[in-house]
Amino acid sequence: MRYASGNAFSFMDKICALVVLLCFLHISVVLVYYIRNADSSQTLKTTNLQNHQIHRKLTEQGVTTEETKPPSVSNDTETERKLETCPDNPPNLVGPLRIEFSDLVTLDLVREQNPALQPGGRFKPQDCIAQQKVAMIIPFRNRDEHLKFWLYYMHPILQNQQLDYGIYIIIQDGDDAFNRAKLLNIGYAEALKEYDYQCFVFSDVDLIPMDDRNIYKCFSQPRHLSVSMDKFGFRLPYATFFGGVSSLSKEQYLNINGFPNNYWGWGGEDDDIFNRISIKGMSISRPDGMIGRCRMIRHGRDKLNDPNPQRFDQIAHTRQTMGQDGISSLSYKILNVEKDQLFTKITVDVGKP
Ligand code: UDH
Ligand code: MN
Repeated sequence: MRYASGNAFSFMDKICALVVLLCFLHISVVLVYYIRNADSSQTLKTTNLQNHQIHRKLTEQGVTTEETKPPSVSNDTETERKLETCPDNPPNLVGPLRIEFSDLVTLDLVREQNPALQPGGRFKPQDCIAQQKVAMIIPFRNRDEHLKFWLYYMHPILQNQQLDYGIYIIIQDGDDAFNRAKLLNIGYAEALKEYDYQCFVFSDVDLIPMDDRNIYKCFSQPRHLSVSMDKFGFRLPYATFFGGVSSLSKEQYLNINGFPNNYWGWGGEDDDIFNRISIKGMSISRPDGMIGRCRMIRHGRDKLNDPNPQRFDQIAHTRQTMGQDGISSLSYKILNVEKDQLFTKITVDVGKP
């Protein structure tokens, strides 16, 4: 009897072991299949992504594949084809960009890489009508190394953003304290003499966006574009910060009487512009923190641009001063204009503090 039950147990043991083994086998097979599937769908995704990027490259170079060829219309030549307005989301945007300042960049290289530019750093898309005509205004003195990088990165980005744009470098002549906001006013006035711009982007020469979805155009409210700068740990340093890169439509700019002309030296002028905007009842529009990431080329403080000690007193009185001081009272002398494939450089005498 004991024997028999012992036998029965060992029989049951074997069955159990077999079942466990089968279960294990089943789980392994399922697992292997699962992993292989996940893997191949991943490969599929990457291949799609790569194809997409290559495809973008090809389209950029003017090569069209069957898939992207516009439907051919009979009796319709290339020149007769009616152009449509460019889309809200330009199709060639890449998203996050790698921005670094170690490569050697020369202006000749940038000229070579941007054959579609017209004198003055002018561009308009060929296959659609740009949504906006945008003047890019850069306040400048003695930052040639930074300007090379700015042009190197920005021209391809702005072209991918399908803007009708021109580049204006406004150079302060002489050795007086730097006056950023006045140079920006001069850029506005000079650009408008040349073309019917509706939108003005004001950019420091050392700031490059890290995502080309941060479109350098105007919005229904004045826009602050450089919202997460590496120099501030990719955060706004304070809620009302409006420095670095901003954009205002012609109407928005005129509504605030442009920018102040009497902030000499570093600081305060961006806060004054912020005050003007909020005094006029407008608000600030911003891209989201990821898309608005940007890099500033590291630099020390320039000679002749020490912090302006009067700035705190000045920004406390924007409401009283903005009516008289602005684009309505702007005066300056043009000393030189240089047209290049990559930019228009305008050297100006801005007067004295
Ligand atoms: N700018 C010039 N030349 C000058 C001064 C200013 O071109 O001599 C322009 C340029 O476009 C620059 C912008 O004005 O990007 C703003 O000036 P900035 O870059 O000096 O302003 P930022 O706030 O400077 O970056 C902070 C001082 C850095 C000190 C850091 C010490 N670690
Ligand atoms: Mn800077």
